[in-house]
Amino acid sequence: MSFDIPTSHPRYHSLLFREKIVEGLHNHVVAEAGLFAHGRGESLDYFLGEITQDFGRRAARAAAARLLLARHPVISVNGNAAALVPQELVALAKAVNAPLEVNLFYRAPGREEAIEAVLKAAGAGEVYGVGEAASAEIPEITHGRRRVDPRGILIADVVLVPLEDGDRTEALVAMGKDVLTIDLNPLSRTAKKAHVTVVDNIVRALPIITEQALQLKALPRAAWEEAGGWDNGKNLAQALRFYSHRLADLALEAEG
Ligand code: PTJ
Repeated sequence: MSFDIPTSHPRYHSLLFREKIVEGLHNHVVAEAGLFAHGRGESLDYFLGEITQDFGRRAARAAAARLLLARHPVISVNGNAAALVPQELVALAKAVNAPLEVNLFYRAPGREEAIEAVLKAAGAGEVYGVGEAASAEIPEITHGRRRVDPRGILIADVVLVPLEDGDRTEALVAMGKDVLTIDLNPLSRTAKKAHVTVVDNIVRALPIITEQALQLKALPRAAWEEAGGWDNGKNLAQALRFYSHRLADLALEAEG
């Protein structure tokens, strides 16, 4: 790490994750645009209070249930996710028995391999979507960005695509897949188009999805089906109301 962050710093965790993104940029894991995406996430997390809210926890449970119910679940991994939460991705993949597939918005030589290396160092087995393995295409999006692994996203019925671009989310939905996402922005196209949107920071959301999956696994399948039932529009509305009420409360506080 290029910058030694004192643990006593009031924004220690935020600085630590920012450093992980910067380190990921230097290691070809994170795209340059990943820095901007992270900054947007940081500001929205500030409004969220930097804690998981009820609507995020409920969505995490629904996502966990759908991953367990899937025949071919896949967890899609981009640069930011790999830089921030490699161990957590591996833990979720194991809990729900889903492969990890590298799927990039900004394809560049060496990035898929760099992400594969980070995931393997975190304990992953085979990682899909690297190099020639991404030989299939999903329709309706431009070349490069549409390449997927025929063993993974192409045949998946349920795909978790954290921090995803709107075009690709729409393409996956159009292919009939059940699309789950994690996105701090309830207004993003991905948040609105996905079937389950966990409005929370990926660093908190992934461990919660894993914890929920492990809890659900101990229950009968009927409990998974019940937990998987979901109204995404209603949940996004709750997230938006939360943001708006919190900002109104903070404005009152600022006025003293
Ligand atoms: O690694 P690549 O090439 O696949 O590129 C990855 C990025 C993230 C750069 C690319 O997919 C991109 O540009 O995504 P967007 O369209 O910026 O969407 C990312 C979404 O994730 C935005 O709505 C952000 O607010 C949100 N976001 C950013 N950081 C976090 C986050 N949501 C949850 N947790 C975060 N830590």
